[in-house]
Amino acid sequence: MRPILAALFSWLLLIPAAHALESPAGRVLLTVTGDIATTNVGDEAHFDREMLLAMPQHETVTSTPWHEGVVHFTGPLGRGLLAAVDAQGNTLRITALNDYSANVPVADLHDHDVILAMTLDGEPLRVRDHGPIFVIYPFDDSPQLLNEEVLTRSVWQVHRIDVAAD
Ligand SMILES: Nc1nc2c(c(=O)[nH]1)N[C@H]1C(S)=C(S)[C@@H](COP(=O)(O)O)O[C@H]1N2
Ligand SMILES: [Mo]
Repeated sequence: MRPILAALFSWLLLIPAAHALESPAGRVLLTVTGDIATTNVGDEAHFDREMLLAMPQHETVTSTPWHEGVVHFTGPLGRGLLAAVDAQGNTLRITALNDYSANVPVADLHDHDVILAMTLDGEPLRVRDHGPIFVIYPFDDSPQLLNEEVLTRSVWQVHRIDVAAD
């Protein structure tokens, strides 16, 4: 095939893949709503543990106000999750199991490697250790993040993210 045709053909193949989101087989840990173009249940995107672990995992090694010493987290990057659902908005309203919620600017996820942490020191985060999902900023890489505003955005026991225009 001529290179231009080959390029066009692979581009056509990639389009549906970029918009596909499988259905969760296990318990839904995270529901993403709002301004998203990729969904799997009505106008929402539901994720079970396996789906979140199938996304590229990022490792964050840092101290935090909630742990002793330096700890090791893994989970998908926040901006990776937004790409997976084709999010368009500028603000995330992140809600926890206890109904705590915080607004997180999407810009934070582009400016910093913020992760949806699912493991702590190699073990799955349990609800009693702030799991199943904990928004973790890289505090040690960027010590200026250790301020009250960013701490309020460090939502633990996350179960819902609503993407809004602002
Ligand atoms: N799920 C959940 N996440 C939360 C909170 C909460 O109450 N529930 N409190 C927030 C606030 S206001 C701050 S300052 C930080 C630190 O809370 P702490 O001082 O109670 O540990 O966690 C944030 N994340
Ligand atoms: Mo706070």
